[in-house]
Amino acid sequence: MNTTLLAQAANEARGLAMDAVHACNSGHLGLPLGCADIGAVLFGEALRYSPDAPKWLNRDRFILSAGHGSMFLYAWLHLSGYAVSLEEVKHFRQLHSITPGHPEFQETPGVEATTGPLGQGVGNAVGYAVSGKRAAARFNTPEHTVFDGHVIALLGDGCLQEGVTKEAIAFAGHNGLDNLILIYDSNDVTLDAMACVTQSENAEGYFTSQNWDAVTIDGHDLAAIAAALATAKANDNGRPKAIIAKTIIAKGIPEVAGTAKGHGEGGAKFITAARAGLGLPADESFYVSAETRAFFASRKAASREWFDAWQETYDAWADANPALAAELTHGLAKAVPTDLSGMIPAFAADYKDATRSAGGIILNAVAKAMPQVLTGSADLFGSTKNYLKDGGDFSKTHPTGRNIWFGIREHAMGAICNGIAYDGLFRPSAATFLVFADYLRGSIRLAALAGLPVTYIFTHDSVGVGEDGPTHQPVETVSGLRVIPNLDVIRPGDAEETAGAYVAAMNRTDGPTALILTRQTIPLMNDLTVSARRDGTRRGGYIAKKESGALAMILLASGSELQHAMAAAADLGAGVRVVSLPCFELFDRQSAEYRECVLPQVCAKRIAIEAGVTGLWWKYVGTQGQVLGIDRFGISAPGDTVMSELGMTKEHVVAAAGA
Ligand SMILES: Cc1ncc(C[n+]2csc(CCOP(=O)(O)OP(=O)(O)O)c2C)c(N)n1
Repeated sequence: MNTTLLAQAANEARGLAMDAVHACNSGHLGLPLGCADIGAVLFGEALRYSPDAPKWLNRDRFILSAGHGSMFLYAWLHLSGYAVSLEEVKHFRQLHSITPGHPEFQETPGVEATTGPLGQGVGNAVGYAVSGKRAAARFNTPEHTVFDGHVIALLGDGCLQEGVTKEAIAFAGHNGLDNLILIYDSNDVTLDAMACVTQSENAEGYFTSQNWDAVTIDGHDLAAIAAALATAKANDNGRPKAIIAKTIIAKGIPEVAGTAKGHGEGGAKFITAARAGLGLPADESFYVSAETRAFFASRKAASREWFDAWQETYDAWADANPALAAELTHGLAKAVPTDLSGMIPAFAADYKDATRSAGGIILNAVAKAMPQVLTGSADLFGSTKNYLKDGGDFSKTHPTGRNIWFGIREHAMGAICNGIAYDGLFRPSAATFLVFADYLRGSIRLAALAGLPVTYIFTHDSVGVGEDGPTHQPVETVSGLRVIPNLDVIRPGDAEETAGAYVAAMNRTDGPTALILTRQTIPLMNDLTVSARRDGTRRGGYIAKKESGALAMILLASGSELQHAMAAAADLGAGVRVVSLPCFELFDRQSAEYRECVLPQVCAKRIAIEAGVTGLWWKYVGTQGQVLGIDRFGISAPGDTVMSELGMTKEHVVAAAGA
């Protein structure tokens, strides 16, 4: 390793960060400067990557969990020869640049995850490591190694303080993810203050207690960084690795280095002297020396050779193992069988159970048709019913397992599923009670923002939960999810609608889907054909009961309240239509003609019923309509009693129709 050159490259990366932050007068200098030496060793020596093939399957994945230090990543991606030009670096944080304020997946080649909300990136890295372990176990053969990359994340005190990180670290240690390396930028500074104001953790002791290997090094000593990374990579001992790197935040700007003032853009006003101190020319901003350019050009040429050698292995493997290769290719393409619905058997007419139970039967059928489907639960498989009977359990000794036991770690479950989805080989799904969806909301929001096809299986969807009482009875949660852009929220009204909901979720490749399922038994809507219910659900809304006379009134419902709308319509007579509206987002994406056909403008008399807060329904019922919902917390009592006490009955609909 050429330490002289890498030290120079580190200072030039510091210069790029200083100039970029100075140019836009915003952003964070502390991490890009404090971790420049770590960056030099990672991108100049330790990481296996190929800038020409940023999605190379066997690359090491690098995740900047401390996303506020985004200029760290952009500087090193630029220097390494990714398609991140110096112009883009100069346009840091500007409109339409590929160098946004925080790293965004799909915006910038080499950015593996959207990070910024502290801690999420650690969970994503754990998800990548799960994916890597499973891929190696599933696809490698004694003759060919297609997958043996590492996942390396850089985090700060902020990430480490977050609960999601602690959950993810516990999961990784328990599951023996020895392909995972965390580099902890331990600079004793957070945003407001010195870190000692808010933390007194013994980091090495903490990691060790979680079944990790941990080592503390000087984060400015290039040889020590390289040695720690090499040891971590070489040691397949069933324990993830933590490298605690002691660094000086904002190193290079003496006025703020080592202090909380170094965290943000505060040091930018001192950069003229700082650039001189780092040996950067006074008359050229965004300076990169010819030596640094030449070094990374030769590394890029070498990376092409690594890639080509791997491609040969891959081709030989694919020739020898066509079935495995097809499975991998389908997974990567997010392929879905064209007739997935046909692969889910219809429910018998007398099937009577909760949609969570129907969902379990459906998911098992989907998983048979789609080997890339994985599922997991936050210690509630028994209740969420999403266990794959033939799937096996993912574990240290059985990484091909398709059921992931997340433990009671909902937030990490969300972040880990995002990591699996970022990697793109498998289709993750995650289950818990709906009322706990808020525990993973930060990760759901990022899945929606990053366009990740994660499926959430949220059961126990209303006050129908019953005896567990208001702590366990969601009322605002479905609407709370519906307001997240790019998240489809589907609340099916019977077992066949649930099948349609799963088919819709699997066919969605550019964003997440939340399936909202009942704890309690609800009837099948047998008056409708199986395909009417499944296809109607895939369109988000459809006519569940057509009026037999002139249209006089429309009843709208989702989920367990569909039965009440149907029963009320039977009582109310010929002019009443029932519209099942399991998914607002899917329905809103239908053509104007289809929506008008289902909900004709001409009929203003409309009543919606749903066991939750009413606010979002008004756009469908209009100002002359009514919404029967629950704008309060629930009650501790048997589910049927609570439902009827809070007006979720046919009688209430009939009475409202007469009003
Ligand atoms: C969940 C979340 N909370 C708060 C913030 C705002 N924030 C950004 S950086 C930061 C301090 C992070 O400290 P540290 O990780 O030590 O970063 P360093 O000061 O070393 O750059 C905070 C509070 C955030 N991005 N995400």
